[in-house]
Amino acid sequence: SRSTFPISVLDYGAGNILSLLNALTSLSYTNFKKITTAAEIREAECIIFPGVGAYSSAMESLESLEVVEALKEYVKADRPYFGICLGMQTLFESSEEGEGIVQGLGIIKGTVDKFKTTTASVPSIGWNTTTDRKTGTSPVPSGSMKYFVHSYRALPTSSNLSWVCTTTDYGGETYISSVENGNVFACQFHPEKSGTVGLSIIRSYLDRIREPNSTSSPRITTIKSLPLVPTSSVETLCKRVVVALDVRSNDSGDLVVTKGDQYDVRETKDHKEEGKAKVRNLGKPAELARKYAEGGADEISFLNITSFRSNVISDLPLVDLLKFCSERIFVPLTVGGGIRDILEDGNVYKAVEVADRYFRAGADKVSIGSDSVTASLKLIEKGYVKDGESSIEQISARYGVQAVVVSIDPKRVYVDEEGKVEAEKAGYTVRDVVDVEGERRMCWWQATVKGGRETRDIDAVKVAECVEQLGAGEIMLNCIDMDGQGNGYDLELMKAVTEAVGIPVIASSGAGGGEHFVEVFRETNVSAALAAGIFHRGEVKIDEVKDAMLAAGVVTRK
Ligand code: 1PR
Repeated sequence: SRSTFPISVLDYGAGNILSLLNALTSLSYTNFKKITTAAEIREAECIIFPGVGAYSSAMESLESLEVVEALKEYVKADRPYFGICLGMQTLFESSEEGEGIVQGLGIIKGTVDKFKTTTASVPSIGWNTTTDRKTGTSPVPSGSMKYFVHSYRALPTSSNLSWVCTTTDYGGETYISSVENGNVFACQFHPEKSGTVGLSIIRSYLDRIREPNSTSSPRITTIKSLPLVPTSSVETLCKRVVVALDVRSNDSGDLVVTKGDQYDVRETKDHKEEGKAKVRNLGKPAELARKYAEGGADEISFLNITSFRSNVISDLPLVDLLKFCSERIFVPLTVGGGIRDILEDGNVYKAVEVADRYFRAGADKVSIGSDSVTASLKLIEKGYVKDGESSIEQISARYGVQAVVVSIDPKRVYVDEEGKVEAEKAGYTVRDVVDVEGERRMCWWQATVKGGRETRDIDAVKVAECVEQLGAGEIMLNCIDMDGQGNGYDLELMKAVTEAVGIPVIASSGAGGGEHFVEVFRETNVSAALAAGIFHRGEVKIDEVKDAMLAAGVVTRK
């Protein structure tokens, strides 16, 4: 039965394997154990290798565990192997990810190199489709959307075509998104994060291995002769719809989802007196998160919005919340708030240690707000020389750039002609915008820290450029003026930042309905758009947003 079938999960220490274990549990494959030694590989009946992070550090870890040869022999002997992301990439001969060329296991011909695109964001993050390269039964359902996050890819060539199960198009390239040969299957996408489709891929592979004779359909036989270049110039990577849950304790100490107007989360309408207003309570975080995942959210972000306070370590309310959610929700989860070096009760905690706690609880990415502004100012002060100390550098070095999101919380600063000259002299990007009264004016976007409580002498565009250099993989771009207003995103801000960086940008703040998602995707190059208030108040459903996007020809997952 499923519950007794033994599964060995190769755990080389870096990646977040919790999501995979949660996925296996939800499929009733509960007889799994983590393995790390060559002896355990030789004895295994079925290995899953869920690699996350950098190729070079993964190979280094495999080498230091002295498992490289055992793993090669295991795969070459056609024993059951299911690789995910790096678990697929390491099957190839080498990668350019790292210093120089890093040798892989060399089972499949080809190298794993960085996307060559100049038009699309790298890393490629989000839901994309796959094209079948073989006929017969494959664990990968045709045409379905799966979740990808990677900067490196292997290309199909005549020498590896016998392995290629599916390909995917991105940035003008067609790359290998899954490989298959006998009992060996591996994929670039993350089935453990691809919702019900992803779970069905894991289940169908394991079911076949467990009961090889139970499927009546023939195994993959023929290789389709399809072109090895994109069949159309239209990108198939979906524009993501992200839901943010701003989480904090309310006045009675319960963890609630709240939502601000321009970051003010208290009900000032009812309680004018400062200090007496109640925190708005829009529901229980775990219930809402589940509802959104089932309702089609492509990603969910939890933000601890009171993290500027002390006691970050002794009071990590989101750790338990994440554990609970990651056992039940199989889409990417981001967590933010309080990720920085912390001095508490006489102990120093590095930002990466704080992040560790979240990754161990099931987070896929962490989001860094205030500390990324501080890090940007420091980078500029040091003449753009990195010292490896910032939270962004610490965390991306261990978990990879794709695991580090930077949340920018800027405020508009309106200027006249004279002010514009001053602002540009200071290096700020000034654009024409429409203000809340509908007047055309000029402004720049000043970075803030502590949830907008303090400003800093740097603008959002510069922060974006600096954090990209420091190793952020994605930017969540808020705008305090727009937050909670329902008037649409700050399009000029989105344009200014997407023009300045090559990493994906998530538009945030101001969505009032599906039309605003359509607008921001049509008029700017953002990769995702996030909303909070409209979903929490039940005004708009995720489905409705996606219908509006589809009707407007924006690629989305439905
Ligand atoms: O600075 O690293 O400790 O992180 C703190 C995090 O908490 C930052 O990501 C910051 O954006 C967030 N935060 C802090 N205070 C608030 C607040 O609202 N008082 N929330 C806050 C920011 C922004 C979005 C919001 C969108 C969409 N939330 O998550 O959900 O603006 O809202 P809308 O669709 O309703 O317009 P650190």
